Amino acid sequence: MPNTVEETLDTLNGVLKDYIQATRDPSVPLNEYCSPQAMREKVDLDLPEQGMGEEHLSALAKTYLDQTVRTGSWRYLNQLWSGFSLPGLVGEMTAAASNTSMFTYEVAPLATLIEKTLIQRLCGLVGFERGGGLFVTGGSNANLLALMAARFRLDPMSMKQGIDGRPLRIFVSEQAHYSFHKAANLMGLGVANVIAVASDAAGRMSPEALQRAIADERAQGATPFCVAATAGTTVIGAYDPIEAIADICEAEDIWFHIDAAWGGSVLMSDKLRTLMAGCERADSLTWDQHKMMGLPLICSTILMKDATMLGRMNNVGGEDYIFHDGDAGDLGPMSLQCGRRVDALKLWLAWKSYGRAGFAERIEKLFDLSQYFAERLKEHPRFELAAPVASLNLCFRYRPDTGLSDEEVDQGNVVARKHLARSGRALINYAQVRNRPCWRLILTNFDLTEELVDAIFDEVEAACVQAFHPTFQLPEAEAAATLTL
Ligand code: ABU
Repeated sequence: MPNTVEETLDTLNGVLKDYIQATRDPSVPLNEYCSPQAMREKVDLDLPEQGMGEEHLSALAKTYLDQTVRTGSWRYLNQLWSGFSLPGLVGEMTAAASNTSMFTYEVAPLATLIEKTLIQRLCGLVGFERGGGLFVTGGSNANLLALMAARFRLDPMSMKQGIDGRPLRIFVSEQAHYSFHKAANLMGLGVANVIAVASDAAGRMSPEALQRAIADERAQGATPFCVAATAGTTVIGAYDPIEAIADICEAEDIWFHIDAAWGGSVLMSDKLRTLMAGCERADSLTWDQHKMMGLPLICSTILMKDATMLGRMNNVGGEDYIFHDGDAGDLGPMSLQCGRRVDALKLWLAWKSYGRAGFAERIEKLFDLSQYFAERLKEHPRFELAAPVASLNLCFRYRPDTGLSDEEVDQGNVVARKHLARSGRALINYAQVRNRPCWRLILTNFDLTEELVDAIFDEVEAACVQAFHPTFQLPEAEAAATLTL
């Protein structure tokens, strides 16, 4: 059967349309869970010696979509990202159709200017008036670049000569994301040199504990070179006290980074940006737009107060074959990557569509809904909050009125969470708060309404009531994997 690009696009259009419609239909479940073994039986994963031709592309795409978790659905509450974005889809498709790389202006002319425009605007919102930055592969990569910048500031020769054996220390909250450990490993610093600073009951880094930790490390002959605060911790959603940490970094002459991968988007809202008061005092800041701004993965940025820093610390050559145009404004020399996707396009399209005000309105609505959900939990006699609600993270437990021990309560909640997950009715993560598991529910889908939030509450409650019933049992295969707390 003859096949053309046009025919494939026409068929694919129908496949995608059906998928997106179903994903946004409130009554459609997330997915039907399928074990890896069952999936291998269901889908032909073999890589053939002779290809089958391009006629099957739309059918194969449908096979793939049929087995996805519908992360665009209101039922997907598992991660710090959720939802369907039309500008995001258009941006992704257009970027793939044009297939360029962000390394030179010559091959990515408008894309380079779009990226620079967005970076300047994001820097402006942070308060980095002469700042610069880059779209990166995610928050982990952004945090790595921040640590590299901090080390470069301490010792610019480290870029050419490597590290000189001095024990360098990074200070993060005990609630910080593990990407700092990954970065320390990758940079040859060692994960043991990431110092976890105590946090308060609300999950915020304690400035007093930070001050003490820095003094202790200096007393032992180590060199503190970076403090990373978190704006929106991964589990609880807490915002570290930025002004107090900035004071310490200034007094101690230490690079100040803010990991705002999750919480940075509050800078779009005049009402919510106070959560990050003082962020302009940082040297660098990570901000993922694929989280609270609803763009598809990956849309992530590293922003630096000194616009020249990324170029200086990453520029290792390449003029011999690719960066021919000197100061033409190529972004490649600033990046850890050579080939780099045009992730800026989808954010540009979304910003054109909604404006800053439209983003602010959406994000503010999510904060209101989170407070609404928290109130429902507080009013309910069987639910308890495991942490205060500072942003869109809701950490809580169900405690039945039957005199169960803490361990039994913990186990019951993890079982209830899996029971709900396997039903396809809602996917909600669980996490450890102060060494005890709890539900970690994230309300970051722009389609959410009070009615849907009520429906989520009802789903969670029903799953808990069922799972705590004395006769309830998960299927055997699931139970074995569930009960590791
Ligand atoms: N990059 C952190 C993502 C974690 C989460 O979505 O839960």
